[in-house]
Amino acid sequence: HQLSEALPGALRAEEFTLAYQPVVDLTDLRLTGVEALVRWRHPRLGLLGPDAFLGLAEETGLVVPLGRWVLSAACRQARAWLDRYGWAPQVSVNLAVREVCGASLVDDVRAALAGSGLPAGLLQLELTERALMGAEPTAALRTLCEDGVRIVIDDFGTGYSNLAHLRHAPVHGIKLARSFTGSFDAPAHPDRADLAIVRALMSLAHTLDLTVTASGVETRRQAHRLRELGAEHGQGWLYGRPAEPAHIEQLLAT
Ligand code: G
Ligand code: G
Ligand code: MN
Ligand code: NA
Repeated sequence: HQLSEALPGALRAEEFTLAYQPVVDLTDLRLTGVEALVRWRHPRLGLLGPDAFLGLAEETGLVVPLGRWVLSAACRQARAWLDRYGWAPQVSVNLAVREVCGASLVDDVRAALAGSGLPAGLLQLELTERALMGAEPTAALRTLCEDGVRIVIDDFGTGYSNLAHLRHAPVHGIKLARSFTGSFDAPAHPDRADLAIVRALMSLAHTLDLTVTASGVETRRQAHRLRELGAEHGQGWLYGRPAEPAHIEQLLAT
């Protein structure tokens, strides 16, 4: 596959870039975080989203060095914001299963923090339920957790949810998958099944002292209902699409 052959060169040529999507506190709409989302500035094909190349990067193993670049670029960006504005939102980085289960996770995260000078508490790692399944990732995650890094489960409820893992995993929060929150925009009431699932997940999360971020929030009706049900944070087009750092800087300056 041509794209997959071009990946290593693209990494060397620094053709990857990060977009940042705002995460807000649902009670006062304050910016509390940004999620870093990787893009590839392909010289011929233009700007490619993760769907176009992350699968290939996983298959070829390139996702590990790519992830290392994402971690360090996101930490450097957050550190630059901290220096320039006196504060910075927490920066979230998505980890592929291969990164979470790889032997270099702790070293890679520590190198990104040390290289940028970003306080560990300003970095959040997003991983999927699938990545939590093995025993070794839990040990690495525990170490990072002790370093002060925050860890959340992305797209919660859509994977092979092994709820027993939540008891022991070093996890601070969950992100509710967009697939559950879509029908929360319906004028009359949300889909009964979606509502039941979201209620159950919120109740589970809060009983275990996990914070809940609702993703895919596109309208105020959705935001209102999700906040009423107990979501602390929101992310979605209502608050901003993934955007260039300059766009986030407008929010930081105010
Ligand atoms: O917003 P966007 O279309 O870019 O994101 C699509 C998917 O790609 C999301 O599910 C997100 O978790 C994933 N993703 C985005 N950036 C990264 C990254 O740097 N590393 C990994 N592993 N996944 C990412
Ligand atoms: O799985 P993860 O949450 O990391 O995925 C991010 C993906 O969701 C990206 O493709 C991003 O562009 C998309 N996204 C972010 N906010 C919204 C939203 O409010 N609505 C929709 N439909 N997609 C969104
Ligand atoms: Mn994510
Ligand atoms: Na998201």
